[in-house]
Parts: sequence; structure tokens; C-alpha cells
Amino acid sequence: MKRMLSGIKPTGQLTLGNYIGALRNFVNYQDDYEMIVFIANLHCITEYQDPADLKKNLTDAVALYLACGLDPKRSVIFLQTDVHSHAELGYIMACNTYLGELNRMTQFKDKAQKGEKNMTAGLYTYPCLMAADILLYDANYVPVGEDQKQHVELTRDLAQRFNNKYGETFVVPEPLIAKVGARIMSLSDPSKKMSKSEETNKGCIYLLDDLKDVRKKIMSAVTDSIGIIQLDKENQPGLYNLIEIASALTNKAMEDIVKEFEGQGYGKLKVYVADIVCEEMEKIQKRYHEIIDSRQIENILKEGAQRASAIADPKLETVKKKIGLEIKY
Ligand code: ATP
Ligand code: LTN
Repeated sequence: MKRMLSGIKPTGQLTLGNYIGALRNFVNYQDDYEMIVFIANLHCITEYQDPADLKKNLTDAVALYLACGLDPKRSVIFLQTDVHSHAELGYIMACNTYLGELNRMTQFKDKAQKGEKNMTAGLYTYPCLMAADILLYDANYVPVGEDQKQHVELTRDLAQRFNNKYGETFVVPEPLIAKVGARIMSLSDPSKKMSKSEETNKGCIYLLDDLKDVRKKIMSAVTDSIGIIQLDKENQPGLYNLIEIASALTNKAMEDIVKEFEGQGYGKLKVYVADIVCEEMEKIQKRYHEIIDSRQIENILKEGAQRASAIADPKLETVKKKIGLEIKY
């Protein structure tokens, strides 16, 4: 069975974008692949996080993983800091990455260009840690949203470079990007990604939002004045985004949804999308509360860390041997 690995960095509450672009796919893949998913808590602190908020977001993220259908029996679920090999291989990867490569990473470049202050060295070297996260497990596939593709491509370059320098060591992973829903846009500004770090909350649906607010956000989603239901991403990005959300959650083709609503007003389509989103979220929220109440999270993470360490730790040992870092008598 091929192995698949992915992580989520819960620097805030998880969003509908995270669900459609990532989480939902992890759940669908867990029958056909050996699935490893983790909470990238080291990645969270590349920017300051209030400690109490961070702790809550980490717990909620695990509970939401489970609520969305990840099954700890079929998948390995763990917290990144519980497996120490990540940080160690992350450093080794940083020593095998050129500054030019990191300077080209668009996520970092965008932040620097926006003039963001207090950017940390951790944020800069983040792709090296991400490469380590993936390479420790010899993952064949990495399911991610569009924004992470470049990081997985860097991981491929680093794996190949290491293999060339030190001999065959790592599996070279492939990014896996879903055809529909890889980039859900903000409801209030469809030129931007729906993001948990958005300044206003209007365009972002959080998985734990009150369903009344969810409906309100969808009903007031920014569209256009063209008034025709059709697929024109460039001129009607807001409408396109709503149809894409509905398509991702129902598995109906976007064209079929357009046909269903041809000749009708945007209001009707919005009600349809709101119904679909709320129905899906209601199920997730119910399961989330059951999981939080059952207090099973700690045990699941403990077992997950043991299973993850059993793969990652021997890999790190192999790497250290190949580099010549060890002295063994
Ligand atoms: P931020 O929201 O702060 O920009 P993020 O959501 O991209 O951060 P993560 O939580 O680590 O960061 O993302 C987890 C996964 O969700 C990644 O695979 C990412 O590509 C995907 N993802 C995030 N936002 C969206 C979106 N709007 N549409 C589709 N996929 C998304
Ligand atoms: N960088 C990712 C989160 C992440 C990840 C990973 C995803 C950290 N390590 C390994 C896939 C594989 C993000 O910001 N979304």
C-alpha cells in the first residue's frame, strides 16, 4: 500500500477551506493508502501565538480531524512535537537547502513584500522542516491545497539532492492536489484565499462557527452585477467560488449545478449552498462535541506518536549514519 502524509498548522480555528482543500481528502484517502496526518504545532510558532489560544487550537484541530472522519485505527494521527525526529531532521534539511531556494518560496516572499514586521528565522526555514516532516516517513503522496505545492516541490528537490550526495535514502514524494476545491476563496473578497488569518471574519467560515452565522456569511457573499449563473472564474469569481464549494461537498460536477440553476437568481443558489454547507457542518460539530466530551484525544495522540516514531526514528538514524554524524564503537 502506498503511503500518504499531510499536516495542518492550526494557527487559528480550522476553516471550510481547510476542510474542502485538505481534511475531507485525508478522510477519503484513508481506505486506499497508509495515511499519516499530524498537527504541525512547530510550524505554528513561526509566528507568535498566544499560548492559551494555541493550546485550544491544537486540541480543537485534533477533535476536528476525528469529527471529520479520520479514524485513528486506520490512520496515524499525532502531534509533531511528540516525535522529536522532526526537529532534528528539519535542522539537517536546513543544512542541505540553499538560501536562493528559500528566497523563492512565494509564501515567504509575499509576507516580506507586504512589509510584515518581526518575521522570524523559523518562518524563513519553515520549508526545511516541512521537507523533514514528509521525508521521515518515505511518503509517496502529499495531499495539500494549491498554496503548498511549491513546498512539496522543494521537498522533492531536497530528497533528490540528498540521495545523489549520500546514496539512495529518501522516497521522492509527489504533491496531490484535488481537481475541485484546492483553493476556496474568501466570501467577502473572492480574489483572496479563504484564510484563518484573515483580518475580518466575514469572508471566512470556521468549522466551529454558529450555523446561523454561516448562513449569513454565505447569503452576503460578494458576487457580481452580471446576474447570469454560469462558470466564468475571471469575471464572476465570487459566484464560481460558491459553485465550487457546492460541487466539492456534493461531488456533483460544477456544470451540473449551473444547469440546475440556469436562469435563476443568485439568491436561490446561495440558499442552496448555505443548506449544503450547514448540513455538512452540523454533522461535524455534533461529532466534535462528542469527542471533546469523551476525553479520548490524549490517548489517541499517544498511540499515534508511538506508531509515528517507529517509522521516523529509524529513518533519522539512517540519515545520521549516511552523513557521518555518528561515532559508534
Ligand atoms: P492560513 O489560513 O493561515 O493561510 P492555511 O490554512 O493555509 O493557513 P494550514 O492550516 O496548515 O494553513 O492548511 C492546511 C491545509 O489546508 C493545506 O493543505 C492547505 O493547502 C489547505 N488549505 C488552506 N486554505 C485553503 C483554501 N482556502 N482552499 C483550499 N485548501 C486550503
Ligand atoms: N505547511 C503546511 C503544513 C504542513 C504540511 C507538512 C503539509 C507542515 N508540514 C507536511 C503537508 C506535509 C501548511 O502551512 N499548510
